[in-house]
Amino acid sequence: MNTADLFGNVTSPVRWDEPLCDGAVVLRGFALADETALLHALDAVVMQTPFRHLITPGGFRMSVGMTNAGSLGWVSDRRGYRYDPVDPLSGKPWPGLPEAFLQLATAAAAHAGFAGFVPDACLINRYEAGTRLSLHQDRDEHDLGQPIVSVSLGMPAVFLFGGRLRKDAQVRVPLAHGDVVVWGGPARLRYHGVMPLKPGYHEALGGVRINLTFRKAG
Ligand code: MD3
Ligand code: FE
Repeated sequence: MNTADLFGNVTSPVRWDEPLCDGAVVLRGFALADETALLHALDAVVMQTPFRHLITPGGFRMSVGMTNAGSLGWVSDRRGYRYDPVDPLSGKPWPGLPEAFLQLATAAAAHAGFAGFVPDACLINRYEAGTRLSLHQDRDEHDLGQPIVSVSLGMPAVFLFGGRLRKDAQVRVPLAHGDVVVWGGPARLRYHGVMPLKPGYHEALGGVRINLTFRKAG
């Protein structure tokens, strides 16, 4: 969405690119132009498939609330982690990928050099004060040549970006409302996580951070 400045000039939100490493780039503010459409689409998805706390195969309740849109969704239970076409809460397919989600993910991937990215899964993570995501790799997608696009909305968070091995040192990357990150190529299998969310308030979503991760899972 465009805004008018003090003098009535119409301006676009500020955007810039911040390369993180080979294969990963932070597109600062890339989602701000579509903020309203994204938040409405998010509401529509969550009405059909509410956030829930997955139980890890080890029996622990995750502090992140999760749901999905697209033809495949990320689920976990005592049987393990997997992509599944059916929402276990409703017994029905996940809601389709909203047009605004799809357009943003495709545009961000193309901007980062991954033309033709067509995600079939959008994992939606919800963080509240104290919520964290421990260090992990994303390696359950069929074609690891496809990137992952992540969109941060609401409260800022500190993202931990490690290396190919769990023991490798991590860099801290602050991610704010409207930032989009594209992770592909040599960055695709790097360990990563999210530090516990600090309490606070953001005008878009209150005390909550939402992260959308777009994947070609199948
Ligand atoms: C780096 N989500 O859902 S997005 C996840 O903020 C996940 O909710 C975090 O990690 C979040 O799996 C981080 C950034 C992200 C996603 C996938 C990656 C970074 C990645 C895959 C490879 C390397
Ligand atoms: Fe991840």
